[in-house]
Amino acid sequence: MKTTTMTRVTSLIGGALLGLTTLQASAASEMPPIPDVKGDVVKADGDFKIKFSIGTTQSGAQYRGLEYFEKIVEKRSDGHIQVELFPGAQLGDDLQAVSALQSGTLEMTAPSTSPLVSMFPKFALFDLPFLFPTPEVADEVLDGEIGQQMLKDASTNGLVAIGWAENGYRQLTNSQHPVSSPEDLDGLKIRTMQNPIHLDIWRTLGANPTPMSFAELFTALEQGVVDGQENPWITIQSSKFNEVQDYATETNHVYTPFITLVSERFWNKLPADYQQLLREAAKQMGDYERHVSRTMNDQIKQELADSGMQITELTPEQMKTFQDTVAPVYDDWRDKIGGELIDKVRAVSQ
Ligand code: KDG
Repeated sequence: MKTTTMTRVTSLIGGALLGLTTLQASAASEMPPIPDVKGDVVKADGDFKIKFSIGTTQSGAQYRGLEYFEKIVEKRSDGHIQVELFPGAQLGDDLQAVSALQSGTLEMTAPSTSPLVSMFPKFALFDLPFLFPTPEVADEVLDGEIGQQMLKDASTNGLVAIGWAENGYRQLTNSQHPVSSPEDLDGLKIRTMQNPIHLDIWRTLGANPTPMSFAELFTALEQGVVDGQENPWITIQSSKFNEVQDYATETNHVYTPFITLVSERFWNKLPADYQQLLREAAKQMGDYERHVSRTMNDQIKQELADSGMQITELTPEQMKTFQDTVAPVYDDWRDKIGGELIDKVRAVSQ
């Protein structure tokens, strides 16, 4: 992660004149192009329709990944599987989409793991602060034994988990003032995901956290119900949070993955060859989406600064203060998540 010798404030008032839609349009246009479809046509019986719902918007990396998934599945099934995409929580937020899969009224979704911790406690691993120092460590965990076992463990309760993608490294934003130390968080109302560790993190840092669905977040920020929130740069831009948040701090405090889920009722209707096709497409989608997310990360951070957001980059000393301040969160959660699992991830980054 890039660090600087002293706190550096980045903002160009001129950039504020750059319309937001132009901003999103330029970002979308510079995303790595959707790759060609690899793999032969799969011949199997039946015609199927997949409604695929996500909470992030059409201009984010996640939607770009879904467009690749749609292309692969429709081409390799020779049109016998049709995919329809529903971004922006049109069909409900993460938890509503998951329960729709369980009841069989929706075929696919890809939520963040954080809102699902009450259903799958091991997912809390991803909510531990500063546990994934680099995207490479995240890949090794997601694509390795730990991540693949988690997909197997999460294939229950009416769900089939078939792959990983990336929401990304989370950054703090707020509407009140620059934040470069935990003290600056005193009294700030920060929205968190519906997740007990995130509440613990921001409470431990001295803020006043409140859990809320992603689908309600923009309005809550706009109306001042909360002062701030935290999400990856690409989600901050694709959700227009910089329209209602003047300040950001590059904290990289948590790495959040997306998990690709299929309704078990739908899955059991599919011939085995089509099940395998969806697994392969989910893998290719996840790899491409992570590539898009990482390619766009720094560029979008700069675009947000150009649009007038005041971004604070922490010095190594300031970052260490945040890390030391939240360290007690590990004591609270080590046993619940499993010390062995946490040590395994730590070993990956050694
Ligand atoms: O469906 C969108 C959510 O999965 C994702 O954006 C969650 O990061 C998230 C948040 O802040 O709720």
